[in-house]
Amino acid sequence: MITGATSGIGEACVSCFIKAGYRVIATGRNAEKLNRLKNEFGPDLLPLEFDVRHRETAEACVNNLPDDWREIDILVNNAGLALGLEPEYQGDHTDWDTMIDTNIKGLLSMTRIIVPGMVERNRGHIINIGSVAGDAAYANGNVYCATKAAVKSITDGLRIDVAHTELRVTLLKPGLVETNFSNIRFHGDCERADKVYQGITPLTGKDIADAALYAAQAPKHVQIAEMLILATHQANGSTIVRESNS
Ligand code: NDP
Ligand code: 8X3
Repeated sequence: MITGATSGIGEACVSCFIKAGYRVIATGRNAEKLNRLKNEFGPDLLPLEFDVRHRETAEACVNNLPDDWREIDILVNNAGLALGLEPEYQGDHTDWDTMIDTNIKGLLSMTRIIVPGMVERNRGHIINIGSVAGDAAYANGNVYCATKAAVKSITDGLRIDVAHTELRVTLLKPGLVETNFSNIRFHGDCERADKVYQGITPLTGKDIADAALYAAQAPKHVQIAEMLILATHQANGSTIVRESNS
């Protein structure tokens, strides 16, 4: 099951895992995009439409899965977003609520819904998408960085709590990945979004999907606990060396 499967890293994970022979439950809230994925991938893909912030709807969707899709082996907790890039003292309350509700509470809801079945079967893998932003705050990143630091703690906590089982828990921490992320962050200001990726070759969604697949396909006794994946000219959340145009 991949959340936020309708764009970017999530969509790349869908393609990568299906090509590797998995059947994928693609979840998202964009029905049209989910239908397109269904048309592209056919019987190997089951679309499931819900917003990760709506816990009861998510639970009802999972409870109504067809019998042959009920045993989820891998949960990729990917749905998430950044909204805004401004000083904390000027931040927008609604943006903050949306990031916290999606990146932290949505991820927790999905974990709470899916992981008990994995524990019962003593089989499963949870792959959470954190970020380099969770390692340390960067200028104006404040609340987004905090949500990804929370994802790190929540992931570490889960790994401890299932250490007595065969379950594996992985945190992927990407740096700059060129997706729809910055368009969303800047509320549709494409020009500002494009600047984020100027002068550097950013990562692609596929780069992160490949890392997720690597973790999933590691031998059963190998738990890839954490991976920080950066573009070659990015050193951390604040240090990016760009080629100048002149
Ligand atoms: P995209 O904007 O391309 O994709 C985000 C996906 O999450 C979309 O499918 C979006 O659906 C979905 N989503 C957002 N909110 C919700 C919600 N409430 N319920 C269900 N689905 C939701 O960005 P990315 O692919 O880059 O982002 C994926 C993850 O990767 C996020 O958690 C992000 O924080 C993380 N990340 C991204 C990095 C980057 O540089 N791009 C780097 C590090 C981490 P919809 O289209 O309906 O909004
Ligand atoms: C997304 C990467 O550096 O824009 O998490 O925060 S960054």
